[in-house]
Amino acid sequence: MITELIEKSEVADVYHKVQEGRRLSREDGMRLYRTHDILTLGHMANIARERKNGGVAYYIVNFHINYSNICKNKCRFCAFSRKGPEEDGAYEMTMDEIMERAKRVRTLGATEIHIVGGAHPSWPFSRYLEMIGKLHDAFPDVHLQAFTAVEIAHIAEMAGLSVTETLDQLKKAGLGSLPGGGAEVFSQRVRAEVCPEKLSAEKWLEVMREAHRFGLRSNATMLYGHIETEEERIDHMLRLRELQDETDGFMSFIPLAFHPANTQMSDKSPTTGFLDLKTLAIGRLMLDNFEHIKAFWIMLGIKLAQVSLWFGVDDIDGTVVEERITHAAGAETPQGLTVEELKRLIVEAGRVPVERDTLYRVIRRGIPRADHDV
Ligand code: V47
Ligand code: SF4
Repeated sequence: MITELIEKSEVADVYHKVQEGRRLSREDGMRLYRTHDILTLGHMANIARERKNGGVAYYIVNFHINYSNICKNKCRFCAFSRKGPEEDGAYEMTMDEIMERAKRVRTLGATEIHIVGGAHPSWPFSRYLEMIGKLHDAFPDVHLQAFTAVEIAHIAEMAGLSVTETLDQLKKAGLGSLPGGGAEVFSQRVRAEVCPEKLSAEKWLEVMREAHRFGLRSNATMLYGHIETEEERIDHMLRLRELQDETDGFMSFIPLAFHPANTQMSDKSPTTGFLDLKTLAIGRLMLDNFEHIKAFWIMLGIKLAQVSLWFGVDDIDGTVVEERITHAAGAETPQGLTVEELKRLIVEAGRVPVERDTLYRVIRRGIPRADHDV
């Protein structure tokens, strides 16, 4: 019965390609965006998802530290940033405040601290090194996923160092991996319009290439649902796929749904459930060399993140605890979820909840492992 319906679908030929494990083309991606047959699309994405990750859905016990919102860029889609310390709502955490927040490691049992801020116009390189070094010394077993490619390029520029040297020093201080932010949409047309001061697509990809070459793995994002076209979304995915063919350094792809409130683009409508599910599913299908597709529940909403577990997604991120970037732009999701809540969402969707660390190694709480107890 299902097969009959799929055979009648306008994307039946793409379905056959997916079944045969063949790589999808730009044109296939475009047709997937154009179809309204979201059930066939979801079914295809689910085939690809289960082939890679079976029935497992990953979550992580983590928390975010957004160390400062002062940023030299003024991306039109960003409600988080402030130009300077004098601007209303600007903040920058002292080292003591950062260390105080990091104590959550103990109460939560977190395995990851996710650290992101703006491109701060005056912080010296030593401040970032100190931040990573102190956190690593205090919590040596906790993975520090810190600084988007935008921050890395900016820190390098401030330090007068190459990206390679900057990454080298940060890695030696304890940096574990890079988050996937700052990619936005690679199209030059879109960047000129929404984030003209931000580093170019080429530079973002170059920082990631260097990080991967250096043994630092990373994620990759795409900010969608603003002024970009379907073609520009597919092009973004293809450029990520191309770099991944070269480095194999990306762990997950995370489509980020644009939140317009309090931004310079507040005239735009928030994304729809249809676009969100399509983008996750198409991401799963186009990025055949990415192991994981992540639904960041903070941006997607809890309910849709749960449903997305049947639309290509195998990871719903983590406990998070406190998030400022999306909440500044009107996100209505809570600041954090408990492990029990995350597990319930996954189990109710018929998936098997598995706690992972940042590098997707399985965490078994309370069960001694050969190397160490978690
Ligand atoms: O780079 C900014 C985006 C990113 C808005 O790697 C917005 O695991 C929506 O990258 N609406 C930062 N998005 C967050 C990020 C991230 C989040 C969770 C997990 C990971 C990971 C990475 O947030 C920015 C930008 O692309 N952003 N403003 C907004 N109004
Ligand atoms: Fe700055 Fe990042 Fe906001 Fe752009 S998205 S203004 S780089 S904090």
